[in-house]
Amino acid sequence: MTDVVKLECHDAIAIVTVDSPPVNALSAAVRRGISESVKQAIADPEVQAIVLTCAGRTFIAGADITEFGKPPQSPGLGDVITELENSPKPIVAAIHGTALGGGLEVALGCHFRVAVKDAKLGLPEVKLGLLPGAGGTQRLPRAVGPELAVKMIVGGDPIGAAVALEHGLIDEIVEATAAGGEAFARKVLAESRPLRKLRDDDSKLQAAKADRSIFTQAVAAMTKKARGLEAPFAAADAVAAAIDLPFDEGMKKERDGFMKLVTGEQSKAQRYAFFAEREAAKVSGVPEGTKPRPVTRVAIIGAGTMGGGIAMSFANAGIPVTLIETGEEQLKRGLGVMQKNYDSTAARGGIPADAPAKRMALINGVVGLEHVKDADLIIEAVFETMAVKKEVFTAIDAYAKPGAVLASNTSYLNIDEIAQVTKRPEDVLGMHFFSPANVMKLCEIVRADKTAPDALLTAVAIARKIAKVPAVVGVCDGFVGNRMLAARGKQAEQLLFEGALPQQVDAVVTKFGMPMGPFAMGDLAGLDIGWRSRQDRGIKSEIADALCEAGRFGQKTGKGYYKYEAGSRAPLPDPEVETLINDTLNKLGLKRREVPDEEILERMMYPMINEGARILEEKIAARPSDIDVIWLYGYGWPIYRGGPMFYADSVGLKHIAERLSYYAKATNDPTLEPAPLLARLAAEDGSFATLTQRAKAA
Ligand code: T1G
Repeated sequence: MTDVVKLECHDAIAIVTVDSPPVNALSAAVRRGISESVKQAIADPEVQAIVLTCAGRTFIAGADITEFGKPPQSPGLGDVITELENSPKPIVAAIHGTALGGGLEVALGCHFRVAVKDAKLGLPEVKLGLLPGAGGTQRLPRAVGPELAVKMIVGGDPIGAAVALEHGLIDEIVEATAAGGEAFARKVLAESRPLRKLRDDDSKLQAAKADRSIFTQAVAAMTKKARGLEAPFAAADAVAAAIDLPFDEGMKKERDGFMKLVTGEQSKAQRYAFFAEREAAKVSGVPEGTKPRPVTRVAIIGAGTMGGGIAMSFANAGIPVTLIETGEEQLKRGLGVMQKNYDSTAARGGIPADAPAKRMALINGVVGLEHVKDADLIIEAVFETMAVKKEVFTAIDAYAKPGAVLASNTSYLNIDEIAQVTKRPEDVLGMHFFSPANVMKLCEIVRADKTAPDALLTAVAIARKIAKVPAVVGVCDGFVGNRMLAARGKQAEQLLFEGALPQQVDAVVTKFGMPMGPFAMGDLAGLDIGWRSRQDRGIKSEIADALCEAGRFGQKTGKGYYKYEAGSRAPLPDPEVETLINDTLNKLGLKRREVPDEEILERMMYPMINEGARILEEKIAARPSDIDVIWLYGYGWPIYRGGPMFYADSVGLKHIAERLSYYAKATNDPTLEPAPLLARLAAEDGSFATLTQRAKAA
């Protein structure tokens, strides 16, 4: 036994309990403890059956991800699982919480599996850029059939206990794990059930051996959105090996696939992203012991696109929301849009058929700001001008109860200035959601000068509760994400004055892995917004201005940088735009040149990274990994590239600094000179990762 695995025997049943908080991950000590305890139970003549269960909040949630990339320690997980499977005495896995990855693979090595009704079982390795590396790709298809197995392994999402029972992944749903496991073990003994070793049971593979189309259709469906990723395809190949090859050969195929992925760049980035997301939720500069305020009632002001999306996020998490509008008409329209969204999601099977009604019932639409009075958290999502924000905050300051947190959804306005109109600046902060707010996971939590630590933790905690990914940022124009996006947008515009076309720039950015390029994004958001803002500030941008003067506002007018066919959002290159660009450059006496794709990529990415360095210098973000979390979850940065700061380290800061200096001179733009932090790290051959480590250690 070790201190993380306990063995107790009574009345002929051995109970092996893993107790290694927080999630019973399969560290070397846990693997050793399971192996030793099972060996001891097998050798004990008193023991007739064994139950493997876990203490704490969950069954084993996987291999210990922190061990990857380090020298392997014995016993290997595969060996431990083989010991379980070869046990001459029946072994029952008793599951609660989330049996994930290596945890489910351990359970698959047992002869029987029982679970409590709210347990979840899955193989999410693909989300870490891996595939199940301890027999999951070979045993799961034998347990549930290749079609469900490929959905679980390539999709990475868990299934519930009821579905698991229906498909034969578990044998019974029990009230409690240890007792339920023990009772099931006694049943196995009483009925003299044969030991069921999945490696010897090909019965559920026969249908796919006879007709491959079921499997190939499932693979096609699950890899449709896997553009640029390696793991989903490798995982599908490993599952195919379960159909085509004998077990041991299939295991070798799995092992080879796993080793290739675990040593590759993509998995390194995806494992980094996993921990970065969790690190971002740990707020630095908050006194030890600070607790979030309790939030049971939430009020949202504004039922427009953002307010409606935010309300849906709370309803999706089962939290009741008071949704406030200025008039019945606006309220009715907003509620109608949400109903339509839910109905269309349910129609395509994204949520259960009864979910729309249940979730809409949680959204109480009312008129009048006085309805904020019982709320613990108030989020305004009204028109994006400082005047309107100040008017709303003045009003809610009067109505809201003491201790309520007052949050603005503004995407760039100064929260300090908004807080000043209230008598409670310590309760004011920003919760910047990203459109569509019911889909995008990022929430930038804007910490204003006077925001109280417990108010800040309240926003972070509630963001996680509604399945958002929070990242704390400071007050500046655009906070973190939009500020870096603006740096990229400036270069994108500049490239058009030098000879590149919108479709060339966008193609480079989408080939890199972003979902959309800067010009297609502009057409989506509407070019008129920037145009009006420039006019207010007396700023010219001749090409963008010419487009707007020609009525080309983007998708909303059927043409912008691209043209759009009726009913389609697909951006089509438009020769008229090339003509407009040529005419504008001629007027300015500028000559176009061939701009290489490599230069475009550098000028899209490096200025953003430079802005990220400035953001760190100004302490607008606490860690480089927080900046990466913002881009991964707010802008669709490809997960297999880790985020802009992780990507910068992979390119090398020295190279980036040199290229920025070059472009600063080549385009006569001093803002492209490397930020002091970037220059310093480049000079000492350092990386942003070292900054994240230092922040963590501090
Ligand atoms: N290894 C190490 N640490 C882990 C971990 C893991 N597998 N899972 C979670 N943690 C840490 C996490 O960093 C955090 O630490 C704390 O536990 C609580 O996590 C061979 C190769 C289980 C659903 O991918 O999905 O098995 O911040 O904040 O929201 O084939 O954690 O407190 O210091 O996320 O309640 C496969 C990953 C691994 C599951 C719980 N398994 N974990 O969610 O808590 S690869 C996974 C999760 C593998 C085999 C392969 C979630 C959770 P800290 P949390 P949560």
